[in-house]
Amino acid sequence: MKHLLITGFEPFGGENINPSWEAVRLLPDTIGDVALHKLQIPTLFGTAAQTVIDAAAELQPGAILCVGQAGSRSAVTPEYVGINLRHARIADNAGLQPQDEAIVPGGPAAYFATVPVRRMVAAVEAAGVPCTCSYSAGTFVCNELLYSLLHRFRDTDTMVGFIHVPYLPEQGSPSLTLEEMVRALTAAIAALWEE
Ligand code: PCA
Repeated sequence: MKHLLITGFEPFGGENINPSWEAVRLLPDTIGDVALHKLQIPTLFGTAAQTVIDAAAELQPGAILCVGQAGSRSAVTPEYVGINLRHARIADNAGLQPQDEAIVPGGPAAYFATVPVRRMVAAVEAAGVPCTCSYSAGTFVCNELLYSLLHRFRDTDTMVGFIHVPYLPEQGSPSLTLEEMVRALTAAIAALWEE
């Protein structure tokens, strides 16, 4: 059995749901030979990443896949890269709004995701859900989480990845349905480890 730590975020920015957690919590407990360990995390600079790092220390997963909301997007977007920058257009859920700060002072400018992003994109498309590779996870909490995990798990066997999902229809447009998001995540997870 392979172990996957998969996370979704609490609502932020005045929304009352976050599609990332709504989709993650509906996933089955196993997909093929992958056991899923689901965790809802707060939309907070610092705390989000620390929560996942603590959970991973306990679980020792083979992969960590974090999911977040990206409101203006129309497709599921696996992220290719995390950058060493926090710059918030809106405050996080504790009112923090860092401007032009390094996440890890002196750290590399960027890390590439260590999950097989291309294979995941192909798998989601094959499952019939719009999906494109993204080359920017932004500069808010999601990018900070991705960069922090890639930094923490560099040179280890733990794969790290991030997937942004659009709004749900009730939040506005563009959107995908919850069923489409669950189908997309299921396909992406099945593609994490080569058969
Ligand atoms: N999306 C935000 C943070 C939490 C979430 O779901 C982001 O893209 O940074």
